[in-house]
Amino acid sequence: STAAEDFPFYLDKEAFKQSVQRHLHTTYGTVESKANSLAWWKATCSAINELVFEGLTETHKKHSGIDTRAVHYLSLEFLMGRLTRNNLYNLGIFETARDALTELGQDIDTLCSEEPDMALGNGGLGRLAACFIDSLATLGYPAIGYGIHYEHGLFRQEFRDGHQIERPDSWRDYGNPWEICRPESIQKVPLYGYVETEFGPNGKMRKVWHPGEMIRGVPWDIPVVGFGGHTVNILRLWESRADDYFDWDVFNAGGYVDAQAEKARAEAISKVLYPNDETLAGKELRLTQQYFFCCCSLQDMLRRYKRRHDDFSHFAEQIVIQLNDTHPTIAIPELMRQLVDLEGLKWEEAWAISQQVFAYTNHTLLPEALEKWDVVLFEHVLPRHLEIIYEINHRFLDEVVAKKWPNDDQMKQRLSIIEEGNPRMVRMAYLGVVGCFKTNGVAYMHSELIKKELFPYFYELWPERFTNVTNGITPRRWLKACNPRLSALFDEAVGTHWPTDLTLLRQVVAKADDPKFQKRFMAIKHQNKQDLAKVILQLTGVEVSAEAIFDIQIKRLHEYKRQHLNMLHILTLYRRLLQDPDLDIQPRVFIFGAKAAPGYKLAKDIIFGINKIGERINADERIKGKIKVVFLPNYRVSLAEQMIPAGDLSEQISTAGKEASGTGNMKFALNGALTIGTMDGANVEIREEVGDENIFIFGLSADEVSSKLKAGYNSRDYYYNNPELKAILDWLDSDYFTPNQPGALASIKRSLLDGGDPFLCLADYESYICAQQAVDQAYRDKARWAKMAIINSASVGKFNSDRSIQDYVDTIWKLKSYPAIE
Ligand code: 26Y
Repeated sequence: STAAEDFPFYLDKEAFKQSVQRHLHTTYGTVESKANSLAWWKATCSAINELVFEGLTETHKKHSGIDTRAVHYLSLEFLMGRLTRNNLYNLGIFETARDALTELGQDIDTLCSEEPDMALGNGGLGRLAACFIDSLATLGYPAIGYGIHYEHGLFRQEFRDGHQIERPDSWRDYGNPWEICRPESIQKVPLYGYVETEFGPNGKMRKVWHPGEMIRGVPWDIPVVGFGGHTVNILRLWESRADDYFDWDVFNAGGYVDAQAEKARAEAISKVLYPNDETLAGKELRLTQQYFFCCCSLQDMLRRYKRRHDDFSHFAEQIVIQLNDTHPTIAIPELMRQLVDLEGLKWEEAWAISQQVFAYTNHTLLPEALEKWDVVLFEHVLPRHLEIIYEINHRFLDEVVAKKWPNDDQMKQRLSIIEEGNPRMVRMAYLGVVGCFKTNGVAYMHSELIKKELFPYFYELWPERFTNVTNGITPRRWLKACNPRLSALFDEAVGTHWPTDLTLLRQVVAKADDPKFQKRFMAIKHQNKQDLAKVILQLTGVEVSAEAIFDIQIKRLHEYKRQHLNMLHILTLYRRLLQDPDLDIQPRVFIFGAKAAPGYKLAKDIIFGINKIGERINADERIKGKIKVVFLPNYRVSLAEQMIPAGDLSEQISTAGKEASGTGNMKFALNGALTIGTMDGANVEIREEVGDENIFIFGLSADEVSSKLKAGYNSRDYYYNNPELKAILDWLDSDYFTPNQPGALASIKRSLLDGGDPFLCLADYESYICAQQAVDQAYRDKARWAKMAIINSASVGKFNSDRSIQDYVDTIWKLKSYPAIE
């Protein structure tokens, strides 16, 4: 581990012990003989917080003292997971704390697992935000994350007879030791109502919004401890409350009960995270959530800025705002409203500022994920913002589009922020591109597709606005903390500085052929697999062998991610084994983790299908346990931390051109799993780093996918031309996997045939099966596999999220680093 002297907060074991005991007594009012693990965990957090809060204060002093430029990361999702272990490692006191707790008769792993995951996000986009704020603090950049303090994070998933059931997630039921309420920074948020044109005393026209409702936003701060403890930034999450002013109005009118209803309506805004990813529902409450937190966050920024400045001439020097997808794009018209309507700036001045402040990250090319809002709904919730958007659009079309393409109405229609049609819609992605000085994609290939396919005309207009920042993951959580065995091996091999300079691991490539190193590396993988096998047994009752290939697909369930293609491979192997029980294949355990959006019928059917196929296969003695299939319930960050270190094979099999980047692919490679994947998203860059001979690439390229679709793809051709494929698909019509429920899996087959197979599973099937055979072959040669695994682990330093952040700083944010504590 990193040397104690590298960390500013050296704390000895005795001091930590005493601190935990003191908090157990004086903060939680209990005693050693009565305290359960939950109480011990909380007391431990309080002991940790003594250091965290000191770092927080120091960082605050430093950054406000020198009035620095800061990035404000706006995101509807921050998928933080658990913080205890992370904070201990980042402060450099993990071992100290572990030993202190041992002496107190407590096991640190048990205590850490008392912490509920902070599941305030759906998947990749939310986890990326969490990795980014870790890196920002690690690199000492002035930064703040802004989001929503959801009372309920992403639902808890249970299986009943193989079906997904959603249960509420209550992460703060018993109090959360990390959050600090800041009532001194409460903001007010207007909603609904109407806009009037008024004339001021000077005869100047101005717009006045008379809101129909006022909501309060209460900030909760979560300290974000950078690795090394030199900087502690904050994540500020807004909770909605009823405004007392309005309560009193209704109350005085005799409406005590009505006042309670108002209160419930107001509090509904931050009640629950929408569980959809990649498909928007167009719900009013979602738009309200977006506006609510953007409005609070901007007021917070303006208030802080105005403490030190009496005009807005330095605003764009001090503040840069990154929009995590289009979800917070409403911040653009909201800043215009605050500057023009409330601060009295001229439109042109305000727009010039606004254009220098915002930048937008796009995370998807899927049309169903691109946010659009019905103009009528928009006007109802945010009447003034609709006017502002019309004005932005009007000026853009007249001054920019008409200049570049004179007398071209078609071009105006194409680029308009308002989509004509019935109903008319506000295109939030267009608002993002028009209102931001940079738009970036999240992997090289994705950024190219943004320019060529998604925004070709905007690219023609403003080529300099488009850029790429390839995603990354924090090596602190995704290697050091989750895989202590491999971390220790790397400490020994390259020293202890790799958690901040992950490219140091390249030196390990030189050891990839060394049989002794291979043995140690694979022994660690084996131990991690045994650990996961225990978890699998506990969660599913299925016994699996650590000798088998651990073939893992973990990510949200979506057709484009093609969990059902993986399923077709499983069915193929199973059928071959039934035909020839002596078939020589390497034993495999297929491991899944995935949540489906509650309204996504086919995604839920695929979960059910994999569960049922697994039940049948796992119970079939004829195949002698050569393959097993397990679907771990309630996939989440803390489960990923147990699964990823144990992976042999990482399934990254999206239809080429659909996965913007992927970040699970990076986590697996870093932990020594080999990737089987398409030429999609960051897979392309992983292949570049690890070399073509150390990755299993298959399937159509993005170009081939689009030409195939244009030429008229017919999945039936593949069905009729491949008898094996036909046989396994026809299996789904029977009751073989669902006794007494014939056809219970038929919807999956239907989507691939009648449904037209929009994600080309059948077109890629043969190539996928071939690649899987190559995996099987490679695994037989232990030395070869070990070498490949080591090379993967050692070669993916590029995907450190510190590098991503440095790219953002260099190309977009232009920040200076100010570590607060030397
Ligand atoms: C509009 C709403 C329904 C919505 C909500 C969440 C739409 C999309 C999302 C989430 C998208 C998401 O997680 N995208 C993923 O972002 C990762 C980080 O950039 C990428 O690695 C991954 O490829 C992409 O699917």
